[in-house]
Amino acid sequence: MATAAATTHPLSSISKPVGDWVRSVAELTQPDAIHWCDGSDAEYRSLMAELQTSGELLKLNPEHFPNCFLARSHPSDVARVEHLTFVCTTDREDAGPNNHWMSPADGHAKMRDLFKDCMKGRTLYVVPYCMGPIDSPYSRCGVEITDSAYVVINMALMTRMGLPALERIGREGSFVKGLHSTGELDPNRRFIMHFPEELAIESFGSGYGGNALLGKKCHALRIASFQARNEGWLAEHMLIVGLQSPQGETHYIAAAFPSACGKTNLAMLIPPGSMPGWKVFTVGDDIAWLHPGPDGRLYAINPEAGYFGVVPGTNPKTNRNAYEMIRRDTLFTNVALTADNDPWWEGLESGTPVIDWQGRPYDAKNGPAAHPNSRFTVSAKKNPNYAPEADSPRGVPISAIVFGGRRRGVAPLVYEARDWNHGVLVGASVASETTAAAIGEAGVLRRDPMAMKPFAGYNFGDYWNHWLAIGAKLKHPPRIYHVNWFRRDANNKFLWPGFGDNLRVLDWILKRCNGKAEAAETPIGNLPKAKDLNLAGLDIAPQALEQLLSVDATEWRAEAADMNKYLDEFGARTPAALRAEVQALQKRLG
Ligand code: SAT
Ligand code: MN
Repeated sequence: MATAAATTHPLSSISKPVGDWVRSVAELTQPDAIHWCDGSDAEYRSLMAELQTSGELLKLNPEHFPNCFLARSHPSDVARVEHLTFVCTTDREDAGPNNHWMSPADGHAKMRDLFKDCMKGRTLYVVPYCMGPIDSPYSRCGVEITDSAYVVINMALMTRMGLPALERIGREGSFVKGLHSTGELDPNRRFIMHFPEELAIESFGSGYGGNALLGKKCHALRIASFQARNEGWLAEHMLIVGLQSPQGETHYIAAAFPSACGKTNLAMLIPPGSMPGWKVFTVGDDIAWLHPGPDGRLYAINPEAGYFGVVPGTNPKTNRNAYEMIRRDTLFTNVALTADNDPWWEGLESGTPVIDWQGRPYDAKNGPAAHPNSRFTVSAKKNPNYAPEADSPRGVPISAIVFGGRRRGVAPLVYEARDWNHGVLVGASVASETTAAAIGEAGVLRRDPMAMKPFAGYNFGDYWNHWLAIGAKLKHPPRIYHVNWFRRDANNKFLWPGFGDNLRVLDWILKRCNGKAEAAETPIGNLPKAKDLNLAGLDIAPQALEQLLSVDATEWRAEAADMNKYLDEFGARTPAALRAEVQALQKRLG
């Protein structure tokens, strides 16, 4: 191990468990230097300068995009790799059929071989971070060790990174240990391993997104969901948004959708011009940690401090806030470039690409100019609608939980669960057409319970049980809904305009929560009639609305049967109460 270990802050805040762990990792990986991150602006600037010198970051046009940069990942390293992501629990059943499993001993042995000497010639960065407001009892800390400066700057934008986190770890003792190396970016030597019983993550061979920024999916969902079950809370793949009605009442909604289904757009929604007086505040765009509060309600914090959002499709019409937000202080990954050195992506609707995401002269024959999973990383504070409550240690009370998927048929625009337990079935039944956020074929329908399929760190059977238990504990549980913005007509055209107009659906949901809106009871749950929705100023054909709000019993009988089959996969771990909910649904469907 290198003797010249650079230290950038007083050693007194390094607790023994952190120091010991870093030393043991350095012995294994043999870095040339060790850099303890303090999270200061000076450190950020110097890392950015280093990455520009090495060519890993390109400065974008400073007049049009001040302080914005472009990173290009290896062409084989552009998304999460679910087939190489493992949950290593002592008992295989604890990981469940929803995870790839390896024994902890095998997992560690495999990773030890990969990590051995892997940081020779590189710098080992120690990245202490806090998921959630630094002074919140609901927050949890971690330390990521990485040999990628790109990962460090992403973590600086995405988490509360630096000295205050290290100090909290010193006080608390326990922290999530995340070890990451980009390795040789060889897809055959790439693994993302989770050891929930040890609160540890080991990731090798990828520098991209959820594979490498270990605070995000690895810690805040897979490890945290496991931790949350033991401690009596929920770690969920949900945005958190505050909605202020024209009457001045604010409610918070948590909503779960599979990756790349428009969560960031919903979290940053812009009310349509025909709904004056509404205000929308973003608390979080991807992950929510939900805790039963002292008043019997469910409270949410966003463990993250920044956004790692999908770029393609962002334009002033689809998401003006995001479009404005990413014009400064933003790190782009895998977008294209114009002749002016501006970033470019499909769906931008202005400018022309000349260089594609791989740095080649743009040629339509090579596919899209920007990678479909190209991303922006930006501090949440840059969002013009950033909710100050995002920094509140007690979180925000949740009035409604919304589940959704990308489905061309079956699921109506919106329906309301009859009660919490039925809502757990609604969440467990989420299915969606796959997107570019993970490697694999896009457009295939797959079950994605609570949008947690790739992210639950333990057996889904146990997870649903835990959801049922949380509901039983809540005196005032949020109501639960399912939405589908993606329903299509016979000509494959979207029936619902989506984007800002989704507020019309949320408006009905909030009115339901306040006992101010009507609904029609159907076998699958409660649906609005067209007259119950605020449609002022919306140009939509009555037949389209009718289709959007229709429930086809034949289709739903098939859906329920398929759900039963899916629950079979979890055997004895499937809660009886969930089976009972499917049976009750089948009975209502006749
Ligand atoms: O790559 S990430 O997991 O961070 C993004 C996503 O899939 O939502
Ligand atoms: Mn996500």
